[in-house]
Amino acid sequence: KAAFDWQDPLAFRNLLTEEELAISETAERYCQERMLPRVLQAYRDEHYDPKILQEMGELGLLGASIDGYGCAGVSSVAGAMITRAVERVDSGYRSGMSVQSSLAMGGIYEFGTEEQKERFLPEMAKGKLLGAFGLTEPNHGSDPGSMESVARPHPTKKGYYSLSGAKTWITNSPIADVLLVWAKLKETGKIRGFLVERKDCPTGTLSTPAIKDKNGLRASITGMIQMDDCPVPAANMFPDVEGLKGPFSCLNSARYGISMGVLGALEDCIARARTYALERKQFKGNPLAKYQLVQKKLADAVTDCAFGTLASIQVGRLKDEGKAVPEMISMVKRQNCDAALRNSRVLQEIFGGNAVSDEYHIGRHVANLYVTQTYEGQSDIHSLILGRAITGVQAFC
Ligand code: TGC
Ligand code: FAD
Repeated sequence: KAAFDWQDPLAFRNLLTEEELAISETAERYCQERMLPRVLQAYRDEHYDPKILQEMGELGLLGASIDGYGCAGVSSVAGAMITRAVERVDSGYRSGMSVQSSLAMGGIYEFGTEEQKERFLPEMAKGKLLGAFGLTEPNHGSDPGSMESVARPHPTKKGYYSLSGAKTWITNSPIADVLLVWAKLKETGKIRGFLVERKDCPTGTLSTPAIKDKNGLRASITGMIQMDDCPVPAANMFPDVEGLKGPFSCLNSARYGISMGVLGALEDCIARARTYALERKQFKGNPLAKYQLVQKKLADAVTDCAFGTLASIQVGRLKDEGKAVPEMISMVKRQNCDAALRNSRVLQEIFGGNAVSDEYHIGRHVANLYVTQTYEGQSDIHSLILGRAITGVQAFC
């Protein structure tokens, strides 16, 4: 007999294959048993342990949607279920993984030469070689097309480019071995992708200082990429892709992953708020859960989470059939990030003063979800991408 399941009210699990369910369970078990116990201290100390990526690599959870090169080759929906499980613990842990899997490995897989793929992907899949993705600059965030980073033919080293410029707010940059940097080729003015290997950069040409004292995403590591005539072999440039199509193609996968990931964070907020509302008593010994205003907060959050999940699954299926367009991804990224942030802020109220203690976890999710609404295209930017597609009129500038 069918029954209402508040944890899966529209039965999204019925839409998953056996393999997707198994991957989801493996990721869920790892995240709850190994990640959750360390997140509170990591967040307090603003510390990211790179061993997490190695542990995920051992379970085949990195670059999981990539076919070959030591990667699992699973469906987009399975990949999204991994992000959901990780983000149920913390958006920062999901960030570290998304950058490794979708942005760095995904970029190399989509645009790299065969030699680049063989050289980087297997070690990155194991989490032994760490990646970062440098698009945003201090003066150019929403508008990366105006970037100032530049690549010139190296004046003394034949077969090398010389990269100069600065990237900021770059997840994983302080710990990355290989940094996928987008810069304009001096000769053409066109944006190109370069794989900058830290070990090969002479002293003083590359630095990646951490950005400290963040208000959110404290369990991930974020930094700058500062390049001062940094020599990069021409063989480390992506050969064929030029223009914003390169970085934005990588962003399609990462934005899709976020659309499902943030619902993991929202699920955690719902479960914690429900438990708290059932246990906490106010006014004549009644649990908070008895009050209609509290029930509405839970009903809104559970509904948005269920609707968002179905929409993300549909976009994932279309993506694997080659029928997804970037606007669909903008739609689910924007909608689910906004819904997760809005609902988590409302659910936080159920905890009253206790929400201020980090041991209740909800404040950490709220702070993190602000960031997810901002990076990979702030929600208003996605509104403009959708508005352009709806009206045919561009409203960015
Ligand atoms: P626009 O004229 O729209 O496009 C320029 C060229 O790019 C192509 N393109 C895409 N290609 C593939 N996928 C997409 N999603 C694409 N979007 C655009 C487009 O077809 C065109 O190609 P071509 O061949 O005609 O030249 O460019 P615009 O300069 O007007 O762009 C405007 C806008 C606002 C859409 C864009 O700049 C934008 O999306 N801004 C947001 C910036 C952003 O998302 N940054 C993300 C940085 S990375 C990050 O945040 C990682 S956080 C990781 C973590 O920790 O999880
Ligand atoms: P701005 O572009 O200055 O925008 C500020 C506000 O103005 C936003 O609300 C925006 O929506 C609005 N706005 C801008 N233009 C318009 C317009 N035309 N019309 C209406 N409103 C507009 N980047 C990377 O490249 N790699 C990473 O790994 C990475 N990781 C990150 C990790 C963290 C923790 C954070 C906080 C950011 C990260 N980013 C990364 C950067 C992120 O992508 C940018 O912060 C984001 O794209 C917004 O750019 P901005 O911060 O410069 O804001």
